[in-house]
Amino acid sequence: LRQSPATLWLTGLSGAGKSTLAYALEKLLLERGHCCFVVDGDNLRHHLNSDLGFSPHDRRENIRRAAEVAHLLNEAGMIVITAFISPFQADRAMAKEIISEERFIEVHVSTPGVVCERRDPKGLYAKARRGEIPEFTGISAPYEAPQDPDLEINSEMFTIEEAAEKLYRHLIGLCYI
Ligand code: GGZ
Repeated sequence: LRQSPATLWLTGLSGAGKSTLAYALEKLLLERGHCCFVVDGDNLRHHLNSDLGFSPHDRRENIRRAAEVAHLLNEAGMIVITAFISPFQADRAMAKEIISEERFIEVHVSTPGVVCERRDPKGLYAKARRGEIPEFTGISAPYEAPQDPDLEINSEMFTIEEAAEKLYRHLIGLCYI
Protein backbone atom coordinates (compact mmCIF):
# COMPACT_ATOMS: atom_id res chain seq x y z
CA LEU A 1 0.00 0.00 0.00
CA ARG A 2 1.51 3.29 -1.07
CA GLN A 3 0.09 6.36 0.63
CA SER A 4 1.28 9.23 2.80
CA PRO A 5 -1.05 10.39 5.51
CA ALA A 6 -3.15 13.50 5.06
CA THR A 7 -6.29 15.04 6.50
CA LEU A 8 -8.95 16.37 4.18
CA TRP A 9 -10.62 18.98 6.35
CA LEU A 10 -14.17 19.54 5.07
CA THR A 11 -15.77 22.79 6.24
CA GLY A 12 -19.22 24.17 5.37
CA LEU A 13 -22.72 24.82 6.64
CA SER A 14 -25.07 22.28 8.18
CA GLY A 15 -26.69 20.43 5.26
CA ALA A 16 -23.92 21.39 2.80
CA GLY A 17 -23.14 17.70 2.21
CA LYS A 18 -19.89 17.34 4.17
CA SER A 19 -20.64 13.97 5.79
CA THR A 20 -22.16 12.51 2.64
CA LEU A 21 -19.09 13.54 0.66
CA ALA A 22 -16.75 12.26 3.39
CA TYR A 23 -18.33 8.79 3.38
CA ALA A 24 -18.43 8.67 -0.44
CA LEU A 25 -14.70 9.44 -0.57
CA GLU A 26 -14.01 6.88 2.16
CA LYS A 27 -15.82 4.21 0.10
CA LEU A 28 -13.82 5.14 -2.97
CA LEU A 29 -10.48 5.06 -1.10
CA LEU A 30 -11.27 1.71 0.54
CA GLU A 31 -12.31 0.16 -2.78
CA ARG A 32 -8.97 1.26 -4.23
CA GLY A 33 -6.98 -0.27 -1.39
CA HIS A 34 -6.29 2.76 0.78
CA CYS A 35 -6.49 2.99 4.51
CA CYS A 36 -8.74 5.83 5.66
CA PHE A 37 -11.14 6.96 8.33
CA VAL A 38 -13.96 9.51 8.64
CA VAL A 39 -14.19 11.72 11.73
CA ASP A 40 -17.38 13.76 11.75
CA GLY A 41 -19.21 16.17 14.03
CA ASP A 42 -22.20 13.91 14.38
CA ASN A 43 -20.27 10.88 15.69
CA LEU A 44 -17.69 12.79 17.76
CA ARG A 45 -20.35 14.92 19.45
CA HIS A 46 -22.22 11.76 20.59
CA HIS A 47 -19.14 10.30 22.24
CA LEU A 48 -15.75 11.95 22.80
CA ASN A 49 -17.23 15.45 22.66
CA SER A 50 -20.59 14.80 24.32
CA ASP A 51 -19.76 17.45 26.94
CA LEU A 52 -19.63 20.22 24.33
CA GLY A 53 -22.31 22.57 22.99
CA PHE A 54 -22.25 25.23 20.28
CA SER A 55 -20.85 28.34 21.95
CA PRO A 56 -17.73 29.69 20.19
CA HIS A 57 -15.67 28.31 23.10
CA ASP A 58 -17.17 24.81 22.82
CA ARG A 59 -16.90 24.77 19.02
CA ARG A 60 -13.21 25.62 19.36
CA GLU A 61 -12.68 22.76 21.82
CA ASN A 62 -14.65 20.45 19.49
CA ILE A 63 -12.31 21.36 16.63
CA ARG A 64 -9.20 21.06 18.81
CA ARG A 65 -10.09 17.50 19.86
CA ALA A 66 -11.13 16.56 16.32
CA ALA A 67 -7.78 17.79 15.03
CA GLU A 68 -5.90 15.83 17.71
CA VAL A 69 -7.81 12.68 16.69
CA ALA A 70 -7.03 13.32 13.02
CA HIS A 71 -3.38 13.83 13.94
CA LEU A 72 -3.22 10.49 15.78
CA LEU A 73 -4.84 8.67 12.86
CA ASN A 74 -2.41 10.35 10.46
CA GLU A 75 0.47 9.22 12.68
CA ALA A 76 -0.92 5.68 12.32
CA GLY A 77 -0.62 6.14 8.54
CA MET A 78 -4.26 6.75 7.68
CA ILE A 79 -5.84 9.21 5.34
CA VAL A 80 -8.41 11.09 7.40
CA ILE A 81 -11.51 12.88 6.20
CA THR A 82 -13.14 15.23 8.71
CA ALA A 83 -16.62 16.75 8.45
CA PHE A 84 -17.17 19.64 10.85
CA ILE A 85 -18.87 22.96 10.22
CA SER A 86 -15.73 24.50 11.76
CA PRO A 87 -17.13 28.01 11.20
CA PHE A 88 -14.21 30.03 12.56
CA GLN A 89 -11.10 30.81 10.53
CA ALA A 90 -8.95 30.89 13.69
CA ASP A 91 -10.12 27.41 14.73
CA ARG A 92 -9.32 25.95 11.30
CA ALA A 93 -5.88 27.57 11.55
CA MET A 94 -5.44 25.82 14.92
CA ALA A 95 -6.48 22.50 13.35
CA LYS A 96 -3.92 23.02 10.59
CA GLU A 97 -1.23 23.63 13.18
CA ILE A 98 -2.14 20.49 15.16
CA ILE A 99 -2.31 18.29 12.06
CA SER A 100 0.69 19.99 10.40
CA GLU A 101 0.72 22.14 7.30
CA GLU A 102 2.02 19.37 4.98
CA ARG A 103 -0.84 17.05 5.87
CA PHE A 104 -3.73 19.52 6.02
CA ILE A 105 -5.96 19.93 2.97
CA GLU A 106 -8.76 22.46 3.44
CA VAL A 107 -11.90 21.70 1.44
CA HIS A 108 -14.71 24.23 1.41
CA VAL A 109 -18.03 22.47 0.80
CA SER A 110 -19.55 25.73 -0.36
CA THR A 111 -23.21 24.84 -0.90
CA PRO A 112 -25.00 28.19 -0.36
CA GLY A 113 -27.01 28.76 2.80
CA VAL A 114 -30.30 29.13 0.93
CA VAL A 115 -29.78 25.71 -0.65
CA CYS A 116 -28.90 24.11 2.71
CA GLU A 117 -31.95 25.70 4.27
CA ARG A 118 -34.17 24.51 1.42
CA ARG A 119 -32.85 20.94 1.88
CA ASP A 120 -33.09 21.08 5.67
CA PRO A 121 -32.88 17.25 6.02
CA LYS A 122 -33.22 17.30 9.81
CA GLY A 123 -35.54 20.31 10.10
CA LEU A 124 -32.86 22.19 12.03
CA TYR A 125 -33.06 25.39 9.95
CA ALA A 126 -36.81 25.57 10.54
CA LYS A 127 -36.24 25.09 14.26
CA ALA A 128 -33.51 27.73 14.26
CA ARG A 129 -35.83 30.18 12.44
CA ARG A 130 -38.43 29.59 15.16
CA GLY A 131 -35.74 30.42 17.73
CA GLU A 132 -35.67 26.86 19.08
CA ILE A 133 -31.93 26.36 18.41
CA PRO A 134 -29.77 29.21 19.65
CA GLU A 135 -26.51 30.05 17.88
CA PHE A 136 -27.36 28.07 14.76
CA THR A 137 -24.69 28.51 12.09
CA GLY A 138 -25.89 30.60 9.16
CA ILE A 139 -29.00 31.80 11.02
CA SER A 140 -27.96 33.15 14.39
CA ALA A 141 -24.25 32.31 14.45
CA PRO A 142 -21.54 33.22 11.91
CA TYR A 143 -19.85 31.10 9.26
CA GLU A 144 -16.49 32.49 8.16
CA ALA A 145 -15.83 31.05 4.70
CA PRO A 146 -12.22 30.01 3.98
CA GLN A 147 -10.33 32.73 2.14
CA ASP A 148 -8.01 30.41 0.25
CA PRO A 149 -9.16 26.78 0.48
CA ASP A 150 -7.17 24.05 -1.29
CA LEU A 151 -10.42 22.96 -2.92
CA GLU A 152 -13.96 24.29 -3.15
CA ILE A 153 -16.92 22.05 -3.87
CA ASN A 154 -20.46 23.32 -4.29
CA SER A 155 -22.61 20.20 -3.96
CA GLU A 156 -25.21 21.67 -6.34
CA MET A 157 -22.77 21.40 -9.26
CA PHE A 158 -21.74 17.75 -8.96
CA THR A 159 -23.11 14.36 -8.08
CA ILE A 160 -21.70 12.93 -4.85
CA GLU A 161 -19.63 10.46 -6.87
CA GLU A 162 -18.18 13.25 -9.03
CA ALA A 163 -17.30 15.31 -5.98
CA ALA A 164 -15.64 12.32 -4.28
CA GLU A 165 -13.70 11.58 -7.48
CA LYS A 166 -12.55 15.22 -7.54
CA LEU A 167 -11.13 14.88 -4.02
CA TYR A 168 -9.54 11.55 -4.94
CA ARG A 169 -7.84 13.15 -7.99
CA HIS A 170 -6.61 15.96 -5.76
CA LEU A 171 -4.91 13.42 -3.45
CA ILE A 172 -3.25 11.85 -6.47
CA GLY A 173 -2.18 15.25 -7.78
CA LEU A 174 -0.49 16.05 -4.49
CA CYS A 175 1.15 12.58 -4.40
CA TYR A 176 -0.52 11.45 -1.16
CA ILE A 177 -1.75 8.37 -3.03
C1 GGZ B 1 -24.84 24.36 14.03
C2 GGZ B 1 -25.82 22.53 15.01
C3 GGZ B 1 -26.26 23.33 16.06
C4 GGZ B 1 -25.95 24.73 16.04
C5 GGZ B 1 -26.93 21.31 16.46
N1 GGZ B 1 -25.21 25.19 15.00
O1 GGZ B 1 -26.50 19.03 10.04
P1 GGZ B 1 -26.09 18.36 11.27
O2 GGZ B 1 -26.81 18.99 12.54
O3 GGZ B 1 -26.08 16.89 11.39
O4 GGZ B 1 -24.68 18.91 11.60
C6 GGZ B 1 -24.69 19.96 12.52
C7 GGZ B 1 -23.86 19.54 13.68
C8 GGZ B 1 -22.67 20.50 13.77
O5 GGZ B 1 -21.65 19.97 14.54
P2 GGZ B 1 -20.13 20.34 14.24
O6 GGZ B 1 -19.34 19.59 15.26
O7 GGZ B 1 -19.82 20.10 12.84
O8 GGZ B 1 -20.11 21.92 14.54
S1 GGZ B 1 -18.85 22.86 14.81
O9 GGZ B 1 -17.79 22.52 13.84
O10 GGZ B 1 -19.34 24.24 14.63
O11 GGZ B 1 -18.38 22.63 16.19
C9 GGZ B 1 -26.12 20.11 13.07
C10 GGZ B 1 -26.00 20.01 14.56
O12 GGZ B 1 -24.65 19.62 14.85
N2 GGZ B 1 -26.25 21.26 15.27
N3 GGZ B 1 -26.95 22.56 16.96
N4 GGZ B 1 -26.35 25.56 17.01
N5 GGZ B 1 -25.11 23.03 13.98
